[in-house]
Parts: sequence; structure tokens; C-alpha cells
Amino acid sequence: MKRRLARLFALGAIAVVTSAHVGSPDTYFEGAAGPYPIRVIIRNPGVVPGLAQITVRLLDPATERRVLVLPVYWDPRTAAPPPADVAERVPGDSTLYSAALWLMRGGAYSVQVTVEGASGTGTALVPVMAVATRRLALQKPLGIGLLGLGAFLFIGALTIVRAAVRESELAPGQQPDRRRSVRAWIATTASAIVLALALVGGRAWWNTVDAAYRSGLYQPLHATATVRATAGGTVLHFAIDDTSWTNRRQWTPLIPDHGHLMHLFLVRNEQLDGFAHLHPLPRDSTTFEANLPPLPAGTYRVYADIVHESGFAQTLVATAEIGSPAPAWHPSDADDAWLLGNGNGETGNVARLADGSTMTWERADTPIVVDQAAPLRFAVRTADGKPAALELYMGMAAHAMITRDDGTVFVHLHPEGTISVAAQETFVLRQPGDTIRGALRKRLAAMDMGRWDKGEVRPGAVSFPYAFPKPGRYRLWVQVKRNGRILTGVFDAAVSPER
Ligand SMILES: [Cu+2]
Repeated sequence: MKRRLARLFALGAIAVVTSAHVGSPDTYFEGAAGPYPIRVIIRNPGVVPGLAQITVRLLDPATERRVLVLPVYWDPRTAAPPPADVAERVPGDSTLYSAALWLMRGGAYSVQVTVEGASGTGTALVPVMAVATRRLALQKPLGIGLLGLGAFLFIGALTIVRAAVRESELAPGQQPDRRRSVRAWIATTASAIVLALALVGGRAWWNTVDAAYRSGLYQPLHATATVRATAGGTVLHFAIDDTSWTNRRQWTPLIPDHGHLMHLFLVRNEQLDGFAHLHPLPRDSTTFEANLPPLPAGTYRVYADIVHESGFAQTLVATAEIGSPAPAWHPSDADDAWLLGNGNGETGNVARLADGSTMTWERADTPIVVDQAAPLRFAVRTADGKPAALELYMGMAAHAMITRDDGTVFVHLHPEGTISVAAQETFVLRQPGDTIRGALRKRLAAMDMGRWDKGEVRPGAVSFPYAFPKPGRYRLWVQVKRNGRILTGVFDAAVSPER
């Protein structure tokens, strides 16, 4: 019954609003399921429980394959997951498979994508944050229709009661006497009162359910950013001051994501010409501090990416007022970087990087369309035009930060997609016994020593699986590392509405 009700609530809930990233609700993933390279898109339902749509693209020519998908909730204490669903091949496209996934509770899920084929079986884990971000409105025609049906049932029930008491025991053709008529009138009135009370009770029940759902709508933890001058320079102070965090009841502790507990981004309001990617150091469990680079004075949008031990990744949002630019900058973390300046406009494909190399956005001449999944590809070339050798920057071949000019979208992604690598790791490493807070975090911390600089990067090119969530003007910052130096390219994009 409960499940049925849940289904009922989620009906028609396929559109999207927001998620752990800001304004960019869908999950994009590119990686390998064993021997099979895949690209996965999971469209968030925006309601919990809700039905998420998943598409899996096989990136090498397909022979006969089977694709299975299964969402697994992070908490091992919840019921065992059901058997996996077989994704159906999308008609007309031999490498695209799709399925629908029920996300029944709010929180972190890992979607297991399994590919079976001639080279064996492989599985990829794609973390997905199930959050309720919207309340579905009752459509007017549906409301009127239901009201009509309800009235029909109400009057119908009274008519049946009246007829049953008044004339059910009469022979055909016989007229009810006065006594029967009076009894029928009393029975009908009593029934009307009982039914009306049931309706009032039903309304109260519905309002309680609705209020509970509203209070469960996702809001990132509240945070405050302040800037203050110290002897050593200007310091950005970032505090997670949400009572649900400071009470420690509802959240698992933070874990580092690609080497840092927090990835914080500053974007200058309106102009978007000042940008910084910092990694504030924790002072305690609620406050973080970073030395501020010499950004120009102004109001800045602050976005802070954090990941909880549960695998739940979220972006906290704040604003910061920066007064006069910092006189000198001593980075509090070696991975911190910043950049001043605008790109070359919406048609400028080439960004000149600080070391003389160039970064080219290899985009088609056709306009970028909203929600159209097309990987963003960038080529990095040395000053003399050769593919540039790249190094890992915090474990990643590249980082891309994408924002809409009004700040309603902010997303931080990698060639692996929009997923948090730390969230993925929690799902790989979690054991059924990990029910004590902090146990998994300890194991992760022990693994984390210095491993983010090891690995190979394909020289000269990076790509990010993504689709812009709504039309408008966007700015992109793409970061790579060469010869120990962090390089940032800036690009602009105009995204047109669906045709
Ligand atoms: Cu990154």
C-alpha cells in the first residue's frame, strides 16, 4: 500500500529542477564498466520517491550486449536492493540503452551499470543524489475532474443508502409509507455526516503528508563567507552555520574529494571577470579558511563543494564582499588558482593560457542547444602548435567550472562527468558493517595519502560529458596543469532553447 501511494505521488514526475550541483540536476558520467567504455546520463526526477531516467551509451561498436541497471541506497541498514532492471535498447540507435529507476528515499544512491557481452561482464558505479527539489502542483483540469468524480461518489453513496432504507424491502410497484420515508431521511442525513467527517479527516491527513514533504525539500546547508585582513594577507573565512550541521544529527562527516575536504569557487558577481578555485583548510568541523588571491574588490558568488561520508555530495552557496585586493598572496594550498579577465566572447574558441600555450574549445558551428548531451572538448597546444603534455591536477586530467551569468547554474565537472569521485569511492569501499559514523572516513583517509598526483594524462585534449540545463549565457573556466603550473582558460557560450 505504501509503495502504491509512493508511486501515486511520483506520477508524472519526470521534469527536473535542481540537485546537489546548483541548477544542474542531471548526472553525467563517462567511464568504464569493466572492458566497456560507457557514457551515462541520469535525469533526476526532482521528487522523492521519484522515477529517474537513465540512458547508457556504449562507446565502442556494439555486438550483442545486455545492459543492467540497479540503484543501491548508501545505507547498508536499509532493505536489500531488488534485482537489476534490464535497460532496453533505444529504437534506431544500436549503442544507446535506457531504463527508468525508482529512487525511493532521499540521499545518496549508487547506480550500478552492468554491461554483459562477448568480453565478459563489467560494472560501473555512478553516484546519484536523490533529493526532492520541487512539489508537483495539482493540474487544474485533473483537480476539477477529481472533484466531479468525488461529488458523484458522495451523492451516489447517499442515493444508495436512501434507496436501501426506503424501498429495498418493498414488492415491485408498492409505495413506501411515511415511516419508511422518515427512516430513509434519517439514514441519509447520518450517512452524509459520516462521509463529511471522513472527507475532513482525509483533508487533514493529506495536509500532514504535504507539510512533511515540503519540510523535506532539499536545501543545501546554510553557509556564510566573510573576508578579513590579517598580518599574513587577506583570509576568506567560510562557515557552515546550518543548525542541522552544527547539531550533527542528520549528516555524516565530510570526506575529502580528490584530495581536499572542500573545493571552493569564487565568481565575481555580474562581470564574472574574477575567478578563483581554492581549497580552504578546516579550522574545525564547521569553519574553513583560505588565503585570498588579489582579486579585484566586489561582490563574489561563493560555491563550496563538499562530500559526506554517506556519499552525498552538495554545493553550498554564499556571497562574499571583497574590499581592496589583497596586497600579496601566499596560497594556503598548493592547488589553489585564480584568474582575472574575460574570454573572447561567445564565438571565441581559443584561450591563451598563462604559459603561452593555447586552449581551443572544439565546438561545432551549430548553436549549443539546451539539454542536448554533447561532450565539451578542449585541445591544449604548446606555443608552437603541438599537443601539450598535461599533468594530473588533483587527480584529474582537467576541471571545468560552468556558470550561468545570473548564477542560477554552477557546476564543477571532470572528464569523468559531474559525479563526485569521493562519493563513488564510498560506494566501492563501503562494507555491510560500516554503520558507525567515521569508520569509512578513516579508511578513506588512510588511502588518500598522496595518491592524487599519480597517473597518466592523455596529452593535448580533454573532454567533459555534459548538457546545459537551461538556455542563456554561460561562462566556462577550464583548468589543466602543465610543468607544475595550473592553467585556466575562459570561454563563453550562448545556449539556445529547444528547437
Ligand atoms: Cu575539480
